[in-house]
Amino acid sequence: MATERTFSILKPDATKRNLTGAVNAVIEKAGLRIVGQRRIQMSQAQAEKFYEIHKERPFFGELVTFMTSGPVVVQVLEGENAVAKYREVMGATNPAQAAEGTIRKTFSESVGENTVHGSDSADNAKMEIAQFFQDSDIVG
Ligand code: YYY
Ligand code: MG
Repeated sequence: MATERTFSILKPDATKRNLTGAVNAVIEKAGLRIVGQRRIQMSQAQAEKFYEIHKERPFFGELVTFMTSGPVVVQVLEGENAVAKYREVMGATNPAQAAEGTIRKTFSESVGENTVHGSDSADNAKMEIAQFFQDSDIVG
């Protein structure tokens, strides 16, 4: 498996609780390199576009409200098998079902406020990275 990139967001519950460094430590310990990183305030339009695939779901409104409720840290992570590896490090969407040692098991308080986003496929990773990063802001 060649080196691959995935897209990550440290969500507002992470920045609010000052957990940026703690979550990044888990990411780096897993062997993923943070090759792009920026702290931003997501606009409503950005959040709606990013989560467009979920727009018919009952939680869509709350999700957009949450993702725009405070700063987020958008990241590009690089490593062997990065997409699948980061999903594993994140843990299940619902922290109550997440495995021990995962980011969501360790830090998340609810399914709605589950600390991190990670791309679910290499194709989506490419699209998500392009939504938030210019090539020149990623240094591998
Ligand atoms: O990829 P992942 O973040 O693990 O889950 P998704 O099924 O893509 O859902 C995106 C996002 O939506 C999830 O991280 C929290 C929120 N959400 C929710 O609030 N309630 C649900 N029942 C499912 C998802
Ligand atoms: Mg998802």
